[in-house]
Amino acid sequence: YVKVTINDNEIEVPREYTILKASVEAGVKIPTLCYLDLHDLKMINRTASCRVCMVEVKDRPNLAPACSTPVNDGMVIVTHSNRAIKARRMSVELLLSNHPTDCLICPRNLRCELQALANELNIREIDYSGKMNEFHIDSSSQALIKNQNKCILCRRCETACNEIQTCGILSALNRGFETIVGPAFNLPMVETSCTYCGACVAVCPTAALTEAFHVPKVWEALNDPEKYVVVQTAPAIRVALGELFGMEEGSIVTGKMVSALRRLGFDQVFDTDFGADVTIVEEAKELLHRINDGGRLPMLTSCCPAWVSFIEHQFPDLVDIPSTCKSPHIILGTLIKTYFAEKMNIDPAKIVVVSIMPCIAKKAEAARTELSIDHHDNVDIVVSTRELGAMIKEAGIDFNKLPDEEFDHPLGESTGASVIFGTTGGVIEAAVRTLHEWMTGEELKQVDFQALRGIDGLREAIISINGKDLKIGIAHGLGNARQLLEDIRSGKSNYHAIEIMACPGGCIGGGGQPYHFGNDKIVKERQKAIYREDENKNIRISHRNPEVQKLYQTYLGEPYGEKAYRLLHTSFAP
Ligand code: HC0
Ligand code: SF4
Repeated sequence: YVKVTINDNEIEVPREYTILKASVEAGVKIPTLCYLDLHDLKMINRTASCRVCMVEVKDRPNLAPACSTPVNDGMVIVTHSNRAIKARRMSVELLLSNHPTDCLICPRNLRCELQALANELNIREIDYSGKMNEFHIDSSSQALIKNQNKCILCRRCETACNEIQTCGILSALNRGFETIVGPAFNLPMVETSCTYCGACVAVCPTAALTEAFHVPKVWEALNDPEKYVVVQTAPAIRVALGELFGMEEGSIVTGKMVSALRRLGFDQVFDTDFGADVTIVEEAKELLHRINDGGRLPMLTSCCPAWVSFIEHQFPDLVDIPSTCKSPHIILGTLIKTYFAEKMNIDPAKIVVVSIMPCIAKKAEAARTELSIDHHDNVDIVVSTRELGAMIKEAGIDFNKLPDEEFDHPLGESTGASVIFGTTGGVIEAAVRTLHEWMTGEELKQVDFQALRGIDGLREAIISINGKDLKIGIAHGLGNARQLLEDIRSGKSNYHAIEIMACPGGCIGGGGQPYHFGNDKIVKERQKAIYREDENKNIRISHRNPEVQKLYQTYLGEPYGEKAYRLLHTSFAP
């Protein structure tokens, strides 16, 4: 420990602290902009590039950036001297002098960290008249928009992409006034190996990186009398959507979400969780086949599209190891346009399937042509949790006052196993629940597999079923996934199955969720809520879902059989 004095207040803090951390302890708020502490991910963006956190340190001629300056014993710090405040304001004014002022129509209006800071510092005039950059806006991908004009060079995206996700897409290019952050040769994003994981979008403080905004397409479909519009919601939405309406983190809003969707005018409100239950039936069968028939092991889960894109780009020699199952929302989209359309006698060409996803990569996944069946896209439009929140507000719906309503039948029926898909460890736990019953032929009494739960980026567990040890690996965050893949490549891996999710925390931590990156507490509250929702379900094992059983009996035939394979499986290409 060392003693430091912050604004006349002496405190003791650990030796390795920075001035910024010490000031938090002293109850003093130093404004920051580029700084981002992702504690649980062991990542700190501390480029000290924005110069907003400048403070005075006694006996030092120059101001010091609080985020990157370590404390030492006897240090005397003044955080809000006239000189520090002036320097801080000047840094922000310089940023603003080269920043578009179209806040009113900006995607981050009222949710922009630069805007909030300008307000906090009471900036009412900009003393510097800067030249404005006019960079081309990159909307080449289905998933994200890159508007370099709004970039403040904080480099958070670079850190997230390179250090957490190890994708290496974004880095600083050019020099001086021409500096930008982008892919090598400033290629359009669609021509890069970007996985669309959205980690960069999640950490961007401004609108330099945002999701592609597809709300207008949904309104258009809803207002077209010729269209039959079906919506489905991912497991992770129900534990995060409430945050956009001022509710506490970890609030479960399943019933209100369903009400809101009905009021928005969707013809059917279905649950991606039904698709997840079907995924488990298929994936668990596939794993049993691989184990019993000497197939390729480990089997990797394949429901996370950013992860699938990562393996295709970065480990093309390993594309035969993921399960061939399509992801739950694509499976549900397929079933809506085949099984449900036939049942209801609706022309699938008239059906529009909208997926509400916590994820940006799902937008690009839905556009993959190899997933279509009989020339129909399975999913037509994907909007994020944030976009759904925007629609509810635009429609004037008072979310907090909505009654709780139930999903529609039959594709709204789901089990607790499918709810936990939304958190890291959940997909594999759901698979283990089903495998356990299949391998023992007995009812599973204890459905909670605590050994598979947690928030550490890399985990493993051995689950014994009928005397057979199943060795399971779990990774979330693509950097962690890379480690497991390198072990597989070098023959060091001895797992039977591995679950991988691209986003830290799993889908609850997705790039399309209410902004949360850098706040581990929020992801943990959402995770607790997911497990609570699972406990609240009457049926908690996927193959016990009665509507899933009916689907196989009346339509698909055998799980992992010919028809199921044709409709519900795909292949991956380098
Ligand atoms: Fe997920 Fe999914 S669980 S990827 O994390 O598998 O996005 O929530 O919808 O499809 O079910 C996301 C979340 C899903 C899918 C499901 C899977
Ligand atoms: Fe990197 Fe993911 Fe952003 Fe693509 S979406 S640039 S892979 S962080």
